[in-house]
Amino acid sequence: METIYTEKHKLRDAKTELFGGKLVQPHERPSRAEYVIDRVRKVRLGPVSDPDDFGMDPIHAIHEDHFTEFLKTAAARWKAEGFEGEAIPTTWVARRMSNIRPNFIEGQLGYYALAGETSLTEGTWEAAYASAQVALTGAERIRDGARSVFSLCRPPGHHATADMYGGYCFLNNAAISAQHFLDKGAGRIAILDVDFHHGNGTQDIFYDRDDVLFVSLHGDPHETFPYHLGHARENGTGKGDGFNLNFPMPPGTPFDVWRAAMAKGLERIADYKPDVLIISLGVDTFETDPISFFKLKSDDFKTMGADIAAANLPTHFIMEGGYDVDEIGVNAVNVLQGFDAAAGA
Ligand code: SP5
Ligand code: ZN
Repeated sequence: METIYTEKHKLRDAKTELFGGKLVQPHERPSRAEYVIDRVRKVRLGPVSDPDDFGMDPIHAIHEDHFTEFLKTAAARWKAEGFEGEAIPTTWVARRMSNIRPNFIEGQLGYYALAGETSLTEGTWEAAYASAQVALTGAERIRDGARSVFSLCRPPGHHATADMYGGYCFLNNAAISAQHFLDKGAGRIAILDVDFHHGNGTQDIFYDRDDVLFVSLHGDPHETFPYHLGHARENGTGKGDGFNLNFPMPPGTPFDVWRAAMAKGLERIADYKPDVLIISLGVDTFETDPISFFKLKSDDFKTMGADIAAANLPTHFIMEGGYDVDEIGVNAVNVLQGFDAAAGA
């Protein structure tokens, strides 16, 4: 399987994450992608290619102009005000408050952030832009006929909505890829999100649409991030009714339970008959992940890949989360090797 990768991800290098009431070293850090690309090379998964540049149009097919403008300029604007730490919100558009966008940078952070852990820094925009271009390049490989491709995106994307960032995400790479396929003539796209966290951004973007089926397996939002979306009853709205499927699972969930949920999700995907299957590939389901509570073991990721291959669809893997940095390379690449072995590649 080919991997799309660029070192530009290193430009996203925040020094702080708000975690447990303290500013700590971010869990989402450059070494994550290094572990993955090192493993890709070590096992000779396949060629590693640089992304092409598709410009802003496919990004704006998903994200609001005023939002991308904010992401581009927020860190510099924050610094210009003389604030010494990294840019994080202190207020939100909470229940019954006004949705009018404030002018001052501090207020705008609260307007555009969906969570407070993720700081905005110089370099974040450039890295997020490059990450989206990695996903678009992967999409083009599938359009050119590849059975599968791995877009080693960093920063991740699945928490980002059309106009909100957070959960370590700025641009929704999976959504941008899905829309790109549709805009180039595909009729239906399925997104299977196996990251430990609910893909609230992807769900929100496609919630009222029937041309993208979204299926997510994740920690029950009663117990974990993103807390305020991802419940089983969220099935889509309007034309999108029936095209959103959530499988929230409790703390301690082992692979056999998780795998049975994925089988149900894959059944729905098979009924849908998509042109392409996008996998939001987070490996923070791993048993020792520092911020998660599922119990998957390294070998389980191979089985996961084989099960995904059995769907027999053109498959675009897009990297999302996974924070046990020593193991993230092995686990992510196990999914891809499991896929390749089962697909006969
Ligand atoms: C892409 C992705 O995986 N984003 C995850 C964002 C999670 N951010 C909030 C982390 C809060 C962790 N609380 C951990 C409690 C650990 N026992
Ligand atoms: Zn995650």
